[in-house]
Amino acid sequence: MNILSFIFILLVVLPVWGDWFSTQSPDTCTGPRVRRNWSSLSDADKKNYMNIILKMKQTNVPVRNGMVRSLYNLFVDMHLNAVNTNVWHGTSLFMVVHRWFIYQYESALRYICRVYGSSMTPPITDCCSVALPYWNWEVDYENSTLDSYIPQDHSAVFDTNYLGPAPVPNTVDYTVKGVTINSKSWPTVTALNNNPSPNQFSNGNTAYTLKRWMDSSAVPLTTGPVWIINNINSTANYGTYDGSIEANPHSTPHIWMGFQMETMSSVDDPFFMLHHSNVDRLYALWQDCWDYELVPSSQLTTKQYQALNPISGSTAKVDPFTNRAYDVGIDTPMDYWWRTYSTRGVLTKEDSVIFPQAEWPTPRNMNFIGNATQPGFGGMYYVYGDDNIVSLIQKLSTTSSPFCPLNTKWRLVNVGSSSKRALSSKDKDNRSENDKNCEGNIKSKWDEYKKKGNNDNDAWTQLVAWDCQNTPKIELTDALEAWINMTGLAPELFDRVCDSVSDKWATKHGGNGKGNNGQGHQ
Ligand SMILES: [Cu+2]
Repeated sequence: MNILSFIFILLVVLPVWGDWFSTQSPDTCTGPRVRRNWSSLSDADKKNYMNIILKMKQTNVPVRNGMVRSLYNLFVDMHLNAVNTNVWHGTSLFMVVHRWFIYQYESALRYICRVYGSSMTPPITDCCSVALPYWNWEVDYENSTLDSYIPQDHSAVFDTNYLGPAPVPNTVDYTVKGVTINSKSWPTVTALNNNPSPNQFSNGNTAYTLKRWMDSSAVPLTTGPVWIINNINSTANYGTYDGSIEANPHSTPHIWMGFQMETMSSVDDPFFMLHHSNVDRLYALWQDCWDYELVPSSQLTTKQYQALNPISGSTAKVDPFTNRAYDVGIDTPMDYWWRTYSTRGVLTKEDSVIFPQAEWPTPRNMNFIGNATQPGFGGMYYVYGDDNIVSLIQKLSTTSSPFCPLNTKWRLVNVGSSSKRALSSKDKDNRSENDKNCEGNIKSKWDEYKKKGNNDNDAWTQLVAWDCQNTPKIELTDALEAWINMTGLAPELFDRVCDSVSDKWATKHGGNGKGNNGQGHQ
Protein backbone atom coordinates (compact mmCIF):
# COMPACT_ATOMS: atom_id res chain seq x y z
CA MET A 1 0.00 0.00 0.00
CA ASN A 2 1.43 3.35 -0.92
CA ILE A 3 1.32 6.31 1.40
CA LEU A 4 -1.49 8.07 -0.50
CA SER A 5 -3.89 5.17 -0.28
CA PHE A 6 -2.98 4.77 3.39
CA ILE A 7 -3.87 8.42 4.02
CA PHE A 8 -7.04 7.94 2.02
CA ILE A 9 -8.09 4.98 4.18
CA LEU A 10 -7.29 6.97 7.32
CA LEU A 11 -9.49 9.80 6.14
CA VAL A 12 -12.39 7.57 5.18
CA VAL A 13 -12.36 5.14 8.10
CA LEU A 14 -11.35 7.36 11.00
CA PRO A 15 -14.23 8.94 12.85
CA VAL A 16 -15.16 12.40 11.74
CA TRP A 17 -14.18 15.09 14.21
CA GLY A 18 -17.04 16.22 16.34
CA ASP A 19 -19.13 13.09 15.86
CA TRP A 20 -19.29 10.80 18.91
CA PHE A 21 -21.50 8.36 17.00
CA SER A 22 -18.85 7.65 14.38
CA THR A 23 -16.27 7.23 17.11
CA GLN A 24 -18.36 4.42 18.59
CA SER A 25 -19.21 2.78 15.29
CA PRO A 26 -17.62 4.15 12.13
CA ASP A 27 -19.99 5.45 9.48
CA THR A 28 -18.42 4.27 6.24
CA CYS A 29 -21.14 5.55 3.92
CA THR A 30 -19.99 7.64 1.00
CA GLY A 31 -21.91 10.54 -0.49
CA PRO A 32 -24.46 12.77 1.20
CA ARG A 33 -27.40 11.72 3.31
CA VAL A 34 -30.60 12.28 1.36
CA ARG A 35 -33.53 13.71 3.31
CA ARG A 36 -36.91 12.99 1.80
CA ASN A 37 -40.45 14.07 2.38
CA TRP A 38 -42.25 11.67 4.77
CA SER A 39 -45.25 11.09 2.50
CA SER A 40 -42.97 9.97 -0.34
CA LEU A 41 -41.31 7.24 1.78
CA SER A 42 -42.23 3.62 1.19
CA ASP A 43 -44.03 1.77 3.97
CA ALA A 44 -40.82 -0.18 4.58
CA ASP A 45 -38.82 3.02 5.04
CA LYS A 46 -41.42 4.43 7.43
CA LYS A 47 -41.35 1.22 9.45
CA ASN A 48 -37.55 1.31 9.61
CA TYR A 49 -37.61 4.89 10.80
CA MET A 50 -40.07 4.02 13.59
CA ASN A 51 -38.00 1.01 14.68
CA ILE A 52 -34.90 3.19 14.87
CA ILE A 53 -36.47 5.94 16.97
CA LEU A 54 -38.15 3.47 19.34
CA LYS A 55 -34.77 1.80 19.84
CA MET A 56 -33.12 5.20 20.34
CA LYS A 57 -35.64 5.92 23.06
CA GLN A 58 -34.62 2.70 24.89
CA THR A 59 -30.86 2.97 24.37
CA ASN A 60 -28.82 4.47 27.17
CA VAL A 61 -25.65 6.39 26.39
CA PRO A 62 -23.07 7.98 28.72
CA VAL A 63 -23.66 11.65 29.46
CA ARG A 64 -21.07 12.47 32.12
CA ASN A 65 -19.50 11.20 35.35
CA GLY A 66 -20.80 7.69 34.88
CA MET A 67 -24.40 8.82 34.32
CA VAL A 68 -26.42 7.42 31.45
CA ARG A 69 -29.44 8.79 29.62
CA SER A 70 -31.80 7.61 26.91
CA LEU A 71 -30.21 8.76 23.67
CA TYR A 72 -33.51 10.22 22.48
CA ASN A 73 -34.16 11.96 25.80
CA LEU A 74 -30.71 13.51 25.69
CA PHE A 75 -31.94 15.57 22.73
CA VAL A 76 -35.07 16.57 24.67
CA ASP A 77 -32.87 17.66 27.61
CA MET A 78 -30.67 19.78 25.40
CA HIS A 79 -33.50 21.65 23.77
CA LEU A 80 -35.21 22.10 27.13
CA ASN A 81 -32.43 23.51 29.30
CA ALA A 82 -32.59 27.16 30.23
CA VAL A 83 -29.55 28.49 28.40
CA ASN A 84 -30.11 26.65 25.13
CA THR A 85 -33.81 27.45 25.16
CA ASN A 86 -33.16 31.12 25.63
CA VAL A 87 -30.43 31.72 23.08
CA TRP A 88 -31.55 29.24 20.41
CA HIS A 89 -34.84 31.13 19.88
CA GLY A 90 -35.51 34.77 19.12
CA THR A 91 -31.89 35.37 18.05
CA SER A 92 -30.10 34.83 14.76
CA LEU A 93 -28.85 31.48 16.07
CA PHE A 94 -32.26 29.97 15.35
CA MET A 95 -31.65 28.40 11.93
CA VAL A 96 -27.96 27.62 12.42
CA VAL A 97 -28.19 25.97 15.84
CA HIS A 98 -31.24 23.88 14.91
CA ARG A 99 -29.33 22.79 11.82
CA TRP A 100 -26.54 21.34 13.95
CA PHE A 101 -29.01 19.92 16.49
CA ILE A 102 -31.04 17.88 13.99
CA TYR A 103 -27.90 16.85 12.13
CA GLN A 104 -26.61 15.31 15.38
CA TYR A 105 -29.95 13.57 15.81
CA GLU A 106 -29.64 12.22 12.26
CA SER A 107 -26.17 10.92 13.12
CA ALA A 108 -27.78 9.20 16.10
CA LEU A 109 -30.38 7.57 13.79
CA ARG A 110 -27.59 6.08 11.71
CA TYR A 111 -25.64 5.03 14.79
CA ILE A 112 -28.67 3.12 16.12
CA CYS A 113 -29.09 1.57 12.67
CA ARG A 114 -25.45 0.44 12.51
CA VAL A 115 -25.47 -1.06 16.00
CA TYR A 116 -28.98 -2.58 16.13
CA GLY A 117 -30.40 -2.49 12.58
CA SER A 118 -29.53 -6.07 11.68
CA SER A 119 -31.46 -7.42 14.68
CA MET A 120 -34.61 -5.37 14.08
CA THR A 121 -37.84 -6.75 12.63
CA PRO A 122 -37.54 -6.47 9.71
CA PRO A 123 -33.73 -6.15 9.68
CA ILE A 124 -32.35 -2.96 8.15
CA THR A 125 -29.65 -3.89 5.70
CA ASP A 126 -28.73 -0.50 4.31
CA CYS A 127 -27.98 2.08 6.99
CA CYS A 128 -26.54 4.42 4.37
CA SER A 129 -30.07 5.07 3.12
CA VAL A 130 -31.16 6.20 6.60
CA ALA A 131 -31.65 9.95 6.82
CA LEU A 132 -33.97 12.32 8.62
CA PRO A 133 -37.24 12.68 6.69
CA TYR A 134 -39.09 15.98 6.58
CA TRP A 135 -42.74 16.94 6.96
CA ASN A 136 -43.57 19.33 4.14
CA TRP A 137 -46.49 20.91 5.97
CA GLU A 138 -46.59 23.77 3.44
CA VAL A 139 -48.79 21.54 1.28
CA ASP A 140 -51.20 21.13 4.21
CA TYR A 141 -51.91 24.81 4.65
CA GLU A 142 -55.39 26.24 4.35
CA ASN A 143 -55.82 27.83 0.95
CA SER A 144 -59.49 28.58 1.25
CA THR A 145 -61.33 30.44 3.96
CA LEU A 146 -64.61 29.27 2.49
CA ASP A 147 -64.70 25.56 3.22
CA SER A 148 -64.67 23.65 6.49
CA TYR A 149 -62.02 21.18 5.38
CA ILE A 150 -58.82 21.89 7.31
CA PRO A 151 -55.99 20.28 5.35
CA GLN A 152 -53.43 20.36 8.13
CA ASP A 153 -55.55 17.91 10.17
CA HIS A 154 -55.53 15.62 7.14
CA SER A 155 -51.80 15.72 6.59
CA ALA A 156 -50.30 12.49 5.33
CA VAL A 157 -47.95 12.43 8.34
CA PHE A 158 -50.72 11.62 10.81
CA ASP A 159 -50.87 7.87 10.74
CA THR A 160 -51.84 5.50 13.55
CA ASN A 161 -49.26 2.99 12.32
CA TYR A 162 -46.30 5.32 12.47
CA LEU A 163 -45.96 8.70 14.18
CA GLY A 164 -49.48 8.62 15.56
CA PRO A 165 -52.83 10.02 14.51
CA ALA A 166 -54.17 13.54 14.67
CA PRO A 167 -56.45 13.67 17.71
CA VAL A 168 -60.01 14.80 17.20
CA PRO A 169 -60.17 18.52 17.99
CA ASN A 170 -61.83 19.41 21.30
CA THR A 171 -61.58 15.90 22.69
CA VAL A 172 -61.28 15.29 26.42
CA ASP A 173 -58.30 12.94 26.35
CA TYR A 174 -55.52 14.19 24.13
CA THR A 175 -53.19 11.24 24.67
CA VAL A 176 -51.69 9.92 21.43
CA LYS A 177 -52.98 6.38 20.90
CA GLY A 178 -51.11 5.03 17.92
CA VAL A 179 -49.96 1.51 17.12
CA THR A 180 -46.27 2.42 17.28
CA ILE A 181 -46.26 5.65 19.25
CA ASN A 182 -48.41 5.40 22.36
CA SER A 183 -48.17 6.09 26.08
CA LYS A 184 -46.30 2.81 26.69
CA SER A 185 -43.75 2.96 23.92
CA TRP A 186 -43.06 6.67 24.18
CA PRO A 187 -42.68 8.01 27.75
CA THR A 188 -41.96 11.72 27.55
CA VAL A 189 -39.50 13.80 29.58
CA THR A 190 -42.18 16.34 30.52
CA ALA A 191 -45.54 15.60 32.13
CA LEU A 192 -48.36 17.95 31.17
CA ASN A 193 -51.87 18.39 32.46
CA ASN A 194 -54.89 18.02 30.21
CA ASN A 195 -55.31 21.69 29.48
CA PRO A 196 -54.32 22.04 25.84
CA SER A 197 -53.02 25.57 26.03
CA PRO A 198 -51.34 27.66 27.22
CA ASN A 199 -51.08 26.75 30.95
CA GLN A 200 -50.48 23.08 30.56
CA PHE A 201 -47.59 22.36 32.92
CA SER A 202 -47.69 19.33 35.14
CA ASN A 203 -49.34 20.59 38.35
CA GLY A 204 -48.70 17.26 40.05
CA ASN A 205 -49.57 15.19 37.00
CA THR A 206 -47.08 12.33 36.82
CA ALA A 207 -48.26 10.73 33.59
CA TYR A 208 -45.46 11.25 31.11
CA THR A 209 -47.63 10.68 28.09
CA LEU A 210 -47.44 12.28 24.68
CA LYS A 211 -50.39 14.53 23.91
CA ARG A 212 -51.54 16.52 20.90
CA TRP A 213 -54.13 19.19 20.53
CA MET A 214 -54.76 20.21 16.89
CA ASP A 215 -56.50 23.50 17.24
CA SER A 216 -56.08 24.40 13.61
CA SER A 217 -58.92 26.90 13.59
CA ALA A 218 -57.29 28.99 16.35
CA VAL A 219 -53.82 28.89 14.83
CA PRO A 220 -54.09 28.15 11.12
CA LEU A 221 -51.14 27.17 9.01
CA THR A 222 -50.75 30.20 6.79
CA THR A 223 -47.47 29.65 5.01
CA GLY A 224 -48.11 27.61 1.89
CA PRO A 225 -45.87 27.29 -1.16
CA VAL A 226 -46.70 30.77 -2.50
CA TRP A 227 -45.72 32.44 0.77
CA ILE A 228 -42.57 30.34 0.94
CA ILE A 229 -41.44 31.00 -2.63
CA ASN A 230 -42.16 34.70 -2.25
CA ASN A 231 -40.26 34.88 1.03
CA ILE A 232 -37.22 33.05 -0.33
CA ASN A 233 -37.21 35.13 -3.47
CA SER A 234 -37.59 38.52 -1.84
CA THR A 235 -35.27 38.11 1.17
CA ALA A 236 -31.57 38.23 0.35
CA ASN A 237 -30.28 38.70 3.92
CA TYR A 238 -29.92 36.09 6.63
CA GLY A 239 -31.21 38.26 9.50
CA THR A 240 -34.54 38.99 7.83
CA TYR A 241 -34.93 35.47 6.50
CA ASP A 242 -34.12 33.79 9.83
CA GLY A 243 -36.70 35.92 11.67
CA SER A 244 -39.36 35.29 9.04
CA ILE A 245 -38.81 31.53 9.22
CA GLU A 246 -38.80 31.27 13.00
CA ALA A 247 -42.10 33.17 13.22
CA ASN A 248 -44.96 31.92 11.02
CA PRO A 249 -43.74 28.80 9.28
CA HIS A 250 -41.87 27.41 12.28
CA SER A 251 -44.24 28.52 15.06
CA THR A 252 -47.69 27.67 13.76
CA PRO A 253 -47.27 23.86 13.52
CA HIS A 254 -45.78 23.91 17.04
CA ILE A 255 -48.76 25.84 18.37
CA TRP A 256 -51.59 23.98 16.69
CA MET A 257 -50.19 20.61 17.66
CA GLY A 258 -50.22 21.90 21.24
CA PHE A 259 -49.04 20.19 24.42
CA GLN A 260 -45.40 19.05 24.24
CA MET A 261 -44.98 20.57 20.78
CA GLU A 262 -45.99 23.93 22.20
CA THR A 263 -43.36 23.96 24.96
CA MET A 264 -39.58 23.93 25.01
CA SER A 265 -39.77 20.16 25.58
CA SER A 266 -41.18 19.91 22.05
CA VAL A 267 -38.49 17.35 21.16
CA ASP A 268 -40.63 14.97 23.28
CA ASP A 269 -42.91 14.67 20.24
CA PRO A 270 -41.18 12.83 17.39
CA PHE A 271 -42.81 15.31 15.03
CA PHE A 272 -40.30 17.88 16.26
CA MET A 273 -37.50 16.38 14.18
CA LEU A 274 -39.60 16.04 11.01
CA HIS A 275 -40.87 19.58 11.46
CA HIS A 276 -37.40 21.01 11.98
CA SER A 277 -36.08 19.02 9.05
CA ASN A 278 -38.58 20.98 6.95
CA VAL A 279 -37.54 24.25 8.61
CA ASP A 280 -33.92 23.43 7.73
CA ARG A 281 -35.01 22.56 4.20
CA LEU A 282 -36.39 26.12 3.92
CA TYR A 283 -32.95 27.35 5.02
CA ALA A 284 -31.27 25.18 2.38
CA LEU A 285 -33.81 26.24 -0.31
CA TRP A 286 -33.03 29.88 0.44
CA GLN A 287 -29.26 29.35 0.34
CA ASP A 288 -29.63 27.42 -2.88
CA CYS A 289 -31.93 30.04 -4.44
CA TRP A 290 -29.27 32.73 -3.94
CA ASP A 291 -26.33 30.38 -4.66
CA TYR A 292 -24.91 31.13 -1.20
CA GLU A 293 -23.61 27.58 -1.00
CA LEU A 294 -20.86 28.71 -3.40
CA VAL A 295 -19.52 31.47 -1.13
CA PRO A 296 -16.25 30.31 0.51
CA SER A 297 -16.30 30.08 4.29
CA SER A 298 -13.76 32.88 4.68
CA GLN A 299 -15.86 35.24 2.53
CA LEU A 300 -19.22 35.07 4.27
CA THR A 301 -20.90 38.44 4.80
CA THR A 302 -24.03 39.54 6.66
CA LYS A 303 -25.98 38.25 3.66
CA GLN A 304 -25.20 34.67 4.67
CA TYR A 305 -25.16 35.22 8.45
CA GLN A 306 -25.90 38.28 10.54
CA ALA A 307 -25.44 38.34 14.32
CA LEU A 308 -28.73 39.62 15.75
CA ASN A 309 -29.83 39.54 19.37
CA PRO A 310 -32.78 39.85 19.47
CA ILE A 311 -33.74 38.84 15.96
CA SER A 312 -36.14 41.77 15.84
CA GLY A 313 -37.26 44.40 18.32
CA SER A 314 -35.17 46.00 21.02
CA THR A 315 -34.83 43.72 24.06
CA ALA A 316 -31.69 41.59 23.90
CA LYS A 317 -31.87 38.00 25.07
CA VAL A 318 -29.92 37.49 28.24
CA ASP A 319 -28.11 34.49 29.74
CA PRO A 320 -30.15 33.71 32.89
CA PHE A 321 -26.93 32.69 34.69
CA THR A 322 -24.78 35.73 33.99
CA ASN A 323 -27.43 38.33 33.13
CA ARG A 324 -25.33 39.29 30.14
CA ALA A 325 -26.72 39.64 26.64
CA TYR A 326 -25.76 36.68 24.50
CA ASP A 327 -23.10 37.10 21.87
CA VAL A 328 -24.34 35.38 18.72
CA GLY A 329 -21.42 36.33 16.48
CA ILE A 330 -20.49 34.41 13.36
CA ASP A 331 -17.38 32.97 15.05
CA THR A 332 -18.82 32.47 18.53
CA PRO A 333 -19.27 28.78 19.46
CA MET A 334 -23.00 28.18 19.84
CA ASP A 335 -24.26 27.27 23.33
CA TYR A 336 -24.86 23.57 23.30
CA TRP A 337 -25.26 22.39 26.88
CA TRP A 338 -26.66 19.07 27.97
CA ARG A 339 -28.37 20.66 30.98
CA THR A 340 -28.26 23.68 33.20
CA TYR A 341 -29.51 23.84 36.76
CA SER A 342 -29.23 25.62 40.04
CA THR A 343 -28.68 23.93 43.43
CA ARG A 344 -28.51 25.98 46.62
CA GLY A 345 -27.76 29.09 44.65
CA VAL A 346 -24.93 27.51 42.66
CA LEU A 347 -25.56 27.73 38.94
CA THR A 348 -24.15 25.04 36.72
CA LYS A 349 -23.92 24.51 32.98
CA GLU A 350 -22.99 20.97 32.01
CA ASP A 351 -21.85 19.68 28.68
CA SER A 352 -21.96 15.99 27.82
CA VAL A 353 -19.59 13.25 26.71
CA ILE A 354 -21.38 13.23 23.37
CA PHE A 355 -21.33 16.97 22.76
CA PRO A 356 -18.12 18.27 24.38
CA GLN A 357 -17.76 22.01 24.58
CA ALA A 358 -14.44 21.98 22.79
CA GLU A 359 -16.22 20.80 19.65
CA TRP A 360 -19.16 23.21 19.53
CA PRO A 361 -19.50 24.74 16.09
CA THR A 362 -19.98 28.39 15.17
CA PRO A 363 -22.59 29.92 12.85
CA ARG A 364 -19.88 30.21 10.18
CA ASN A 365 -19.50 26.43 10.23
CA MET A 366 -23.21 25.96 9.53
CA ASN A 367 -23.24 27.64 6.14
CA PHE A 368 -21.86 24.48 4.54
CA ILE A 369 -23.76 21.23 4.54
CA GLY A 370 -21.35 19.86 1.93
CA ASN A 371 -21.45 19.98 -1.82
CA ALA A 372 -21.36 17.47 -4.64
CA THR A 373 -17.80 16.44 -3.94
CA GLN A 374 -17.07 17.00 -0.26
CA PRO A 375 -18.58 17.15 3.22
CA GLY A 376 -18.90 20.37 5.18
CA PHE A 377 -17.97 21.15 8.77
CA GLY A 378 -17.48 18.15 11.09
CA GLY A 379 -18.38 15.76 8.29
CA MET A 380 -21.81 17.37 7.85
CA TYR A 381 -23.01 16.14 4.49
CA TYR A 382 -26.64 16.01 3.43
CA VAL A 383 -29.00 17.17 0.71
CA TYR A 384 -32.77 17.28 0.29
CA GLY A 385 -34.32 14.99 -2.33
CA ASP A 386 -37.15 15.58 -4.83
CA ASP A 387 -38.65 18.88 -3.80
CA ASN A 388 -42.23 20.06 -4.28
CA ILE A 389 -41.29 23.76 -3.96
CA VAL A 390 -38.65 23.47 -6.70
CA SER A 391 -41.07 21.45 -8.79
CA LEU A 392 -43.67 24.21 -8.47
CA ILE A 393 -41.11 26.91 -9.32
CA GLN A 394 -40.20 24.97 -12.44
CA LYS A 395 -43.85 24.59 -13.44
CA LEU A 396 -44.53 28.33 -13.08
CA SER A 397 -41.24 29.49 -14.42
CA THR A 398 -40.67 30.63 -17.98
CA THR A 399 -37.44 31.77 -19.61
CA SER A 400 -37.69 35.20 -17.97
CA SER A 401 -38.36 33.72 -14.57
CA PRO A 402 -38.82 35.99 -11.55
CA PHE A 403 -38.04 33.02 -9.31
CA CYS A 404 -34.49 32.69 -7.99
CA PRO A 405 -32.86 34.33 -11.05
CA LEU A 406 -29.38 34.12 -9.44
CA ASN A 407 -29.60 30.38 -8.98
CA THR A 408 -27.33 28.58 -11.45
CA LYS A 409 -28.25 25.10 -10.29
CA TRP A 410 -30.15 23.44 -7.43
CA ARG A 411 -27.38 21.80 -5.42
CA LEU A 412 -28.76 21.44 -1.88
CA VAL A 413 -32.40 20.65 -2.61
CA ASN A 414 -34.22 18.65 -5.28
CA VAL A 415 -31.20 16.38 -5.51
CA GLY A 416 -32.02 12.87 -6.75
CA SER A 417 -30.37 10.40 -4.40
CA SER A 418 -29.60 7.53 -6.75
CA SER A 419 -31.33 5.70 -9.56
CA LYS A 420 -32.75 3.37 -6.92
CA ARG A 421 -34.53 6.26 -5.24
CA ALA A 422 -35.61 8.33 -8.22
CA LEU A 423 -39.31 8.11 -8.97
CA SER A 424 -39.71 6.55 -12.39
CA SER A 425 -42.86 7.18 -14.42
CA LYS A 426 -44.30 3.77 -13.65
CA ASP A 427 -43.79 4.12 -9.88
CA LYS A 428 -46.72 5.04 -7.73
CA ASP A 429 -46.86 8.75 -7.01
CA ASN A 430 -46.69 8.60 -3.21
CA ARG A 431 -47.33 12.28 -2.68
CA SER A 432 -50.22 13.21 -0.44
CA GLU A 433 -53.57 14.35 -1.82
CA ASN A 434 -52.97 17.72 -0.14
CA ASP A 435 -49.70 18.05 -2.02
CA LYS A 436 -51.27 17.34 -5.42
CA ASN A 437 -54.30 19.58 -4.82
CA CYS A 438 -52.19 22.40 -3.51
CA GLU A 439 -49.87 22.42 -6.52
CA GLY A 440 -52.85 22.18 -8.89
CA ASN A 441 -54.65 25.11 -7.25
CA ILE A 442 -51.63 27.38 -7.45
CA LYS A 443 -50.78 26.43 -11.01
CA SER A 444 -54.31 27.07 -12.27
CA LYS A 445 -54.45 30.45 -10.53
CA TRP A 446 -51.09 31.34 -12.12
CA ASP A 447 -52.38 30.31 -15.55
CA GLU A 448 -55.46 32.48 -15.02
CA TYR A 449 -53.31 35.58 -14.30
CA LYS A 450 -51.00 34.82 -17.21
CA LYS A 451 -53.94 34.41 -19.61
CA LYS A 452 -54.98 37.95 -18.77
CA GLY A 453 -51.74 39.11 -20.37
CA ASN A 454 -49.74 39.76 -17.18
CA ASN A 455 -45.99 39.36 -17.32
CA ASP A 456 -44.43 36.95 -14.80
CA ASN A 457 -43.71 39.61 -12.18
CA ASP A 458 -47.22 41.05 -12.28
CA ALA A 459 -48.84 37.63 -12.30
CA TRP A 460 -46.74 36.68 -9.29
CA THR A 461 -47.66 39.85 -7.35
CA GLN A 462 -51.33 39.09 -7.90
CA LEU A 463 -50.87 35.47 -6.91
CA VAL A 464 -49.19 36.48 -3.63
CA ALA A 465 -52.07 38.85 -2.80
CA TRP A 466 -54.65 36.18 -3.71
CA ASP A 467 -52.85 33.61 -1.57
CA CYS A 468 -52.86 35.86 1.50
CA GLN A 469 -56.52 36.86 1.06
CA ASN A 470 -57.56 33.23 0.76
CA THR A 471 -55.75 32.10 3.89
CA PRO A 472 -57.38 32.53 7.29
CA LYS A 473 -56.23 35.52 9.32
CA ILE A 474 -54.00 34.91 12.33
CA GLU A 475 -55.79 35.86 15.54
CA LEU A 476 -53.80 36.87 18.60
CA THR A 477 -55.02 33.93 20.68
CA ASP A 478 -53.80 33.10 24.19
CA ALA A 479 -51.81 30.27 22.66
CA LEU A 480 -50.06 32.53 20.16
CA GLU A 481 -49.40 35.16 22.80
CA ALA A 482 -47.87 32.59 25.17
CA TRP A 483 -45.66 31.36 22.33
CA ILE A 484 -44.50 34.89 21.46
CA ASN A 485 -43.62 35.45 25.10
CA MET A 486 -41.78 32.15 25.41
CA THR A 487 -39.66 32.54 22.28
CA GLY A 488 -39.07 36.28 22.51
CA LEU A 489 -40.16 36.78 18.91
CA ALA A 490 -41.50 40.21 17.95
CA PRO A 491 -45.19 40.19 16.89
CA GLU A 492 -44.25 42.02 13.66
CA LEU A 493 -42.42 38.91 12.48
CA PHE A 494 -45.84 37.26 12.13
CA ASP A 495 -47.18 39.98 9.83
CA ARG A 496 -48.28 39.02 6.33
CA VAL A 497 -49.03 41.28 3.36
CA CYS A 498 -52.76 41.33 4.19
CA ASP A 499 -52.74 40.52 7.91
CA SER A 500 -50.90 42.51 10.60
CA VAL A 501 -50.39 40.59 13.86
CA SER A 502 -48.32 43.50 15.22
CA ASP A 503 -51.37 45.80 14.89
CA LYS A 504 -53.43 43.31 16.87
CA TRP A 505 -50.67 43.19 19.49
CA ALA A 506 -50.53 46.99 19.67
CA THR A 507 -54.31 47.24 20.04
CA LYS A 508 -54.20 44.82 22.95
CA HIS A 509 -50.97 45.88 24.67
CA GLY A 510 -50.13 49.33 23.39
CA GLY A 511 -46.85 50.09 21.64
CA ASN A 512 -46.24 49.34 17.99
CA GLY A 513 -45.81 45.57 18.23
CA LYS A 514 -42.15 45.91 17.25
CA GLY A 515 -40.00 46.83 20.22
CA ASN A 516 -41.79 44.81 22.86
CA ASN A 517 -40.96 41.23 22.08
CA GLY A 518 -42.87 39.85 24.97
CA GLN A 519 -40.47 40.75 27.77
CA GLY A 520 -42.41 41.69 30.87
CA HIS A 521 -45.37 39.47 30.01
CA GLN A 522 -43.72 36.23 31.10
CU1 LIG B 1 -36.14 24.99 19.08
